Amino acid sequence: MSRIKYNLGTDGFCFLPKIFSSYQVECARNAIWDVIQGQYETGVQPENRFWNVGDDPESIIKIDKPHLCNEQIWSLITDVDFGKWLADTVGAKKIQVWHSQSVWKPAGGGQKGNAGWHRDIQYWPFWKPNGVFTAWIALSDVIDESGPVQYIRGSNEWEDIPGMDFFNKNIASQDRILERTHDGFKVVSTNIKKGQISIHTSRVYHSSGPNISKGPRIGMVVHFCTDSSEKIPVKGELTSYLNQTENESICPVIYEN
Ligand SMILES: O=C(O)CCC(=O)C(=O)O
Repeated sequence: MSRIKYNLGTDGFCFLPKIFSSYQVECARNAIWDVIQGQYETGVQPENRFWNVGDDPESIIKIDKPHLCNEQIWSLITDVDFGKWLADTVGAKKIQVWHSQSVWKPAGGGQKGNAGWHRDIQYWPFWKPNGVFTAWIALSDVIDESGPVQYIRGSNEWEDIPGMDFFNKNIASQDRILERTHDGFKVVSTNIKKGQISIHTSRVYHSSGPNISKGPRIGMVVHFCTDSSEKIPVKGELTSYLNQTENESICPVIYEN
């Protein structure tokens, strides 16, 4: 029996077995907490913070490129086995991390912990959709009550749906739009153990709801490109954003065959 659950191609996502040890998970989790608190071991700031010390402690806490701030986070996302698993799963000869985020969802925040329905590619005008993926590393056990990432099975084949947005916490209103356009859509929750990973394509719709469990739900999100990824030239302030893929101290290549 395959150790991979769901089919990346047809479902738009899949779940891998436990790849990271409990020790790796523990170190990364503590490191992410330091970054959240504004403590940057390497002296380098994250690319962006969507939460700052003093903000509502029950809100979802998203920080971009925390791997620049702390060696433990860097080690987690550049782990050799992780790179090999990603390459095998997506069928690539090369895996490069081009972006990362930590997403810490505190317990008890209700809707403030929500991430609205979206597909990743809607935020990435500089990539063609094929060949770019996201790995979500669980740094806490994720159960229904934790507000898991939830995927709409097969939505990677859908046309774009206006009104979907990660930052819109009103999932119920988004659900109504989805019901109008795709009645009977099937949702699968990422109930995985710490150290496990889910991988999703750039076009699959996903969201996550409130954390009504007792502890925080912690995920390290790794956006990666492959030897088959294709860039799209863009105008405006994002013109040179992807130039950073030429700098492996920002965008590490974690597998090459
Ligand atoms: O962690 C979450 O709740 C959302 C994550 C997400 O949107 C992603 O991994 O692309």
